[in-house]
Amino acid sequence: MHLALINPPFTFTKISNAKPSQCVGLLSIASFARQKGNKITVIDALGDGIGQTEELTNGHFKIGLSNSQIISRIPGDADMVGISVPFSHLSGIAHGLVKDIRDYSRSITIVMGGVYPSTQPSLAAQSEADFIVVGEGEIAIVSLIEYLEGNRQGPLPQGIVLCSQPALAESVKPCRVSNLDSLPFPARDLVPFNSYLELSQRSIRGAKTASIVTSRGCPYDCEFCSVHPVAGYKWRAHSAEYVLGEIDELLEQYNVNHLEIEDDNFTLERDRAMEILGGLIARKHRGIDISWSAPNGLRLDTLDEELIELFSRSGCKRIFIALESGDEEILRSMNKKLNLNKVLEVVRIFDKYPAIECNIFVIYGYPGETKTRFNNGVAFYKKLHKIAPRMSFSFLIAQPYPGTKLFDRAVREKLLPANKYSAVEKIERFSALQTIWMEGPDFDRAEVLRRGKVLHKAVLKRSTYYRHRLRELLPEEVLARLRPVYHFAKRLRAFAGDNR
Ligand code: B12
Ligand code: SF4
Repeated sequence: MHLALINPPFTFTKISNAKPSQCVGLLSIASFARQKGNKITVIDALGDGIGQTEELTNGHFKIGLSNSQIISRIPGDADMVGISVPFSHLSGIAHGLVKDIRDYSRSITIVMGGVYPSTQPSLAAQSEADFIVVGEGEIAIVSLIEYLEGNRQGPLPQGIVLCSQPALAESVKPCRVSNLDSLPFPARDLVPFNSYLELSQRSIRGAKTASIVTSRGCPYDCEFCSVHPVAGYKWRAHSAEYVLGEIDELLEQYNVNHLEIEDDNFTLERDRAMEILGGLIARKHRGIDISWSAPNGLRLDTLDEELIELFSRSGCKRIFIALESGDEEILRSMNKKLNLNKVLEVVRIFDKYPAIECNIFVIYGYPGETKTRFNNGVAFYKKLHKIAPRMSFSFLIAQPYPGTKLFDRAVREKLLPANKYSAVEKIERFSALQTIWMEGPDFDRAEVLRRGKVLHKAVLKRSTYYRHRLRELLPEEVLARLRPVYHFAKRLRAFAGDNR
């Protein structure tokens, strides 16, 4: 079959934030389906249309190719179109795209996969697609192709929802890849990958960055977490050998010098993580310039001094560690299963390794966060700040993503209406600037905003606090002019520091 895979246009709160995504999941499907003998075309509507902007009614911006441009790139001999929907808030864009492709061709098979259809399959099945894929797409789509070609008998393959039977959508068992090493490396050759390298969304300035996924899934069950509809509770990993092979490909073919590890739980299996890091150190000894970061958050209780020392030697530049709350009760209600004494221990260790920029994720505005619990948290963050003053904090307002236990709880406790995500038009974008507000007995919106200020004032360096405030207050045009001046001043300071 000829399969056209589409990375859709994305939305951004500011035009200046618009950057391509490396769509590792979509490229992994492309690679596996190609290995099985199918012809593949990837249409990266975001990457190829990065300069194309449409202001939406909510003040956000849709960035990417228009639907007619996407359709014009679907090859005439394509049998199937696969649309990736990596975030729930892109559901409206995806349903619209499916409709336009359906109007263009009644005969082409349209399949939708990704986080949104895996989390809300019955809603996704109301689109004009033919099939929805729930869970991971590699085996599911190849099995579907075989089924449609008549090479496979019996019921629909695992993970596939027939959109004409939406009632069955919620009961479909997700498809997952049990042996990750059986997958070929993502087909980065099918997109202009070189042009994405210096445009990482998490920006280590000047680095040539590639995203890699070395394991999938997580056995923990944090109440707010939304990784399970796609990747599940069973943690599966590529072997260290496979990961280092993929890294070598990135070094040799794309001159990458920075890796963003996007795993849900990279360090769950300590020995494997150490083997990967050991491989990076060996490459550094051979003179290869390589560093890495973990922007997606690491579980604190998987870390210890030996591992952190290895982080430092293997070129770790930036790490996010997932504390979530400094209050024991809130942590318990999140089902985070984290001990605060362990947190103190790990933070003390990180303070010894200044080359690693360490950030702590903290969630606030969480259901059940009484004033006392909030204040307990603040006291704990101050303590951490005292132990490790260089460490920074990312304070995030609790977000009840669709399909999470937190969402179910918010509905049960009447903090949100049950129909909050029942139609695509209702699904708003989750971001620091566009919050889904849960208001209840412990706080309303104004109180959450006040708590945010308290947190920032309590532990951020004063300069960082005022930078954040300025970013909120100044219009984008002014910020765009100030940004180069700011970075020039920063470089000048670093240069002066180097020559002191
Ligand atoms: C890397 C990443 C990003 C990257 C880009 C990811 C991308 N896909 O392009 C960046 C940094 C840009 C990003 C940004 C954001 N992200 Co993000 N991100 C991730 C992360 C950590 C890993 C994604 C990944 O590579 N997974 C590994 C691959 C193998 O899985 P996959 O991409 O899901 O693909 C598989 C399946 O989904 C399926 N599939 C995918 N496409 C298709 C297509 C077809 C046809 C088929 C059949 C199957 C299929 O098969 C694939 C292979 O198995 C996930 C966490 C997670 N575990 O998913 C969060 C996640 C997807 N992000 C999330 C969110 C909320 C955001 C932000 C809103 C964060 C913010 N506050 O700003 C922004 C939105 C950006 C925007 N402009 O709209 C949420 C989404 C929740 C939801 N229900 O919408 C997640 C789940 C994390 C979370 N917080 O829970 N993100
Ligand atoms: S938040 Fe992290 S530790 Fe918790 S379930 Fe999700 S991936 Fe696992």
